[in-house]
Amino acid sequence: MRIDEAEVVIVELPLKFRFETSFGVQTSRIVPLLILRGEGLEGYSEGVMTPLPRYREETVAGAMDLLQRAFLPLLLEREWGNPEQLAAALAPYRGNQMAKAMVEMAFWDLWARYLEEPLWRLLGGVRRQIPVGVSLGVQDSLERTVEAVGEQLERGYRRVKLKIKPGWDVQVVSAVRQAFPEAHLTVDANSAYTLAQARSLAALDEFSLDYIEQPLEYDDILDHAELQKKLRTPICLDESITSSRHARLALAAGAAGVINVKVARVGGHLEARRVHDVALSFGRPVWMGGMLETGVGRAHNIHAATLPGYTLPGDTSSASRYWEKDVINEALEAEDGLMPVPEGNGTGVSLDWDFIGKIRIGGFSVGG
Ligand code: OSB
Ligand code: MG
Repeated sequence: MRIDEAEVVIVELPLKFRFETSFGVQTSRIVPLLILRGEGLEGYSEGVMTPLPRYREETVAGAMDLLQRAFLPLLLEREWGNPEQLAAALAPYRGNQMAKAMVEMAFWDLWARYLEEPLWRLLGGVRRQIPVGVSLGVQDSLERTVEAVGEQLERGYRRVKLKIKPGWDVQVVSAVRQAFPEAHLTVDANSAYTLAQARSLAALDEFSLDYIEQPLEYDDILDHAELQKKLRTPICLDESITSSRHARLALAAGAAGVINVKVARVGGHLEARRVHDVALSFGRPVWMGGMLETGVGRAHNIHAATLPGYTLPGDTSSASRYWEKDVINEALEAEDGLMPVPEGNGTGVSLDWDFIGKIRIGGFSVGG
């Protein structure tokens, strides 16, 4: 397959809620959309990197520079026989998984449309709908948190994840657990603790959480393994896992019992599948994380989560939770805590170009 043109459109989209985590507050997203054109078809992806490096190191500006100067010219310079060939050509560039994922994921979408297959089938998926929960940002008060959890459980979401940080942990988890004794609850610290604070984290053991997500440093493995020895609750790693190699390291070291897979964080669908395979080989479950994606990235994540190891509810909740209006024409709505996989070839979604034109703040093209 030959790609004739790559277009990047950067849009800004306001979130319907204020999303507060231990690393900051988000009220909108700056989203680079990648559109690949070839063989009379289009393939789409979105970048999940942020303007400032508060989650992992990657930034929008850095990724755009790499795409424009290296990754997109490389993509246009030759024909590709499959996604593996493209991934191999990107591999010599170190790190920058989210920037690589933009290219790899859009290629997969175009490739699947070219083969007239749904993406989930090419990836080896086994499910037509995926179990989902929600990730709730830090709320203004305990009362408001309990109320918000109740609303999400009422909607049928199968698990609620609460963002925690030192000073906002035991009290909030205790209040929510008391109100919902049977609910699947988890917490996500986004690296807000150190090993020295292990006692505060061990205090969460009594609330029967499914797991504690990324309590320690964003790139750490060893301290998480030390911490896991002091906790009964399994640790789930998010930020620390940027490749299948790190997944293997973490699981072999006993640093995690569960892995949050984000396709974009690990460089794309092929590496996400390898992380999934590594976890399965250790007998560990995975679940699909999220980066507040628009319908474009959300659809990719849903397809990827059809693999057999995604047995825990993901963060891939309904697009209408996040956006008044999405950048795609299709609705991605969960019902009774199950998100249906979009129908059609590739990811099965199409862009709303009129709307994208209205929220566009920048972009560039290569080729064409
Ligand atoms: O840590 O999982 C995280 C959002 C942005 C960055 C990091 C995280 C999150 C979420 C929200 O928890 C997941 C979602 O609803 O997309
Ligand atoms: Mg997380």
